[in-house]
Amino acid sequence: MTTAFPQHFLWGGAVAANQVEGAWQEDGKGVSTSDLQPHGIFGERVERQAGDCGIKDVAIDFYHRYPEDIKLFAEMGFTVLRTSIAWTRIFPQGDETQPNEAGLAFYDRLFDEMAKYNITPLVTLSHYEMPFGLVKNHGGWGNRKTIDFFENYARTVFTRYKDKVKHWLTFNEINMSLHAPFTGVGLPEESDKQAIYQAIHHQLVASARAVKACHEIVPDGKVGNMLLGAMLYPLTCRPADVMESLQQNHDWLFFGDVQVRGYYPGYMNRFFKQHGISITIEEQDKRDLQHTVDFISFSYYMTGCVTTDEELNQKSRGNILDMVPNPHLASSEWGWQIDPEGLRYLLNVLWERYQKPLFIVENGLGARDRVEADGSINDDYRIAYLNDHLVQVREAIEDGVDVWGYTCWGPIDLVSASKAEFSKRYGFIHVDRDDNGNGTLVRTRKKSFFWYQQVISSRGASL
Ligand code: BGP
Repeated sequence: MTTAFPQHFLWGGAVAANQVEGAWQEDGKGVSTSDLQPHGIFGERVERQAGDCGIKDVAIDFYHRYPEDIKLFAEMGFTVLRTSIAWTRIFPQGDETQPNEAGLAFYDRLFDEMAKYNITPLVTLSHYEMPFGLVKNHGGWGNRKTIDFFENYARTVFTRYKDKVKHWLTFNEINMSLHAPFTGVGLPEESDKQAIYQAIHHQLVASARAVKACHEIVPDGKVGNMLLGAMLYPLTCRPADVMESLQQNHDWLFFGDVQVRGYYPGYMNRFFKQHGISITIEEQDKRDLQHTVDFISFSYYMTGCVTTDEELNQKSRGNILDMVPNPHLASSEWGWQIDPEGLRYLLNVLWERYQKPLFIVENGLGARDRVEADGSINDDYRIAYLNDHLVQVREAIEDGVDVWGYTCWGPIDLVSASKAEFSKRYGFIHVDRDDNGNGTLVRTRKKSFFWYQQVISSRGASL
């Protein structure tokens, strides 16, 4: 099939503040939870001292080099760039009443730079980080007061950037709060389900309050949620496995159900009862939750399987979830199973479930790249992965699914979230930096750079 993507389809890439910016203590920035996890979102938490050299302290130095990087994105033809605001640049401790002007000014410069090239910003309010001050002094999302602090932050940035940013996301991969509690909700990793679901409830209310604030402050703005979209297939066609996959998919669809429909789905009552969980939901919370998102965004890297058969139930750690490997799929070097058709399937499932526009805001292949003697990087494996996935996006559009756009993950090499290393690369643009923090930080175009440039200029006809 050679049909092009729709004219209005947005093409680009996605990064996150803590994985690219560096400058972790510059211009008044406070310490974020991410700064305390130099070994990634599953890694141990450490106390940081000024002058420590964790890999994210400099990252790819986007804080200072963003003009060069945005120019390269523009050269590829990006019409959208997803990034996040580091909450700690705006409210260093999280509970201040007045924002940090130097932090606000940085994102003004960044959005102005994008505007020069007509690149639409898609901005995440919280991408795997929150001010550590809120954790230390208030108990993170375990405390309902954090909802107010977050709302104040959201209102501050909506007001400041309302003429520059029209597309917003609340929490990155909000369903990750279940699997990495410190990263997601600022709770100790060993917290029990009761504490985690109460904190998640606060986060869901905060997300809804941000939606309400965005609609008030940016009347022509759109605000979406962001899910880690990893479908779980039944490993066998035994009815028990089919039912198991329905129930385990509820673990993550629950977040979307609340954010899109505005209330807790019935299956959660049963789940809470079964696990002895009783969460406090105030009457005002129920009203707040009714402020539902305008669109749904998600990341897509893999699918997995589930089964109730104990012998077959040999799980291995995927992106974040423990999944039974699918015998019909190959895996990346990090064990993430590659399933382009699964993306078409997921797009159809979400469209049928919600009937709201969808935005694929992360997708990509983490791989080790080899720099040839002449400096070139021939990343045909990355091209193949992205090509196969985009073909399936086009299929889904043909199926009638409303897809707004596609921002592949890490268009420029960046620090991995799960491993906090550099050798797992996603970029079209290579950055000279290694796992020990050595390297010139010089940017180089990979083979995939020119491939993506052609995909965008042909609106997908070259796939
Ligand atoms: C998603 C996160 C991103 C990103 C990506 C790739 O879960 O939202 O922040 O890092 O996964 O993961 P990794 O960096 O671990 O390869």
